[in-house]
Amino acid sequence: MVNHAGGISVIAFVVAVAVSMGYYQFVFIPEANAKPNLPEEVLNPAEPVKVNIAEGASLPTNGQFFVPKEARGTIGVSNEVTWTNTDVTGHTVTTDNGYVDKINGDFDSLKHGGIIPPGKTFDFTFTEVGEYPYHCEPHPHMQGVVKIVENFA
Ligand SMILES: [Cu+2]
Repeated sequence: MVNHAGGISVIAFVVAVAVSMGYYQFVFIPEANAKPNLPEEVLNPAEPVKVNIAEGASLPTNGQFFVPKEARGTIGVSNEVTWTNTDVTGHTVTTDNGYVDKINGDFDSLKHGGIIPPGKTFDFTFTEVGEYPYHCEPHPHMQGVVKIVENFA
């Protein structure tokens, strides 16, 4: 009588390796790289916060740059900010710390169309609670922060 135990265990081992490699490649990696599944009110909040880029903001003596300097939004309600450039020169809204939102990418107008021309707007939706300091790249004296807070409603 021939003993098949060795051959069967080799086949079982090969099958187990193939299954776990397939799981890793086709189930684990796609799930790990997937964007978070967020509620619609976080992706498209109803009441965006408005920030004006003040006239004369390119001058350090102007006193007003991003108005308000500290913009507050609530996640799921107003976690989107719209900057309107009311100045006669172009400006940027650029993260101080390289923040990248999981859905909307780099918090930097330069990565979404470039410098904001006079009269134009820039929108960014923050999909998680946090503090997001930023500045204007050509005019580093222009500084602001967005604070997105929890919704306790
Ligand atoms: Cu500027």
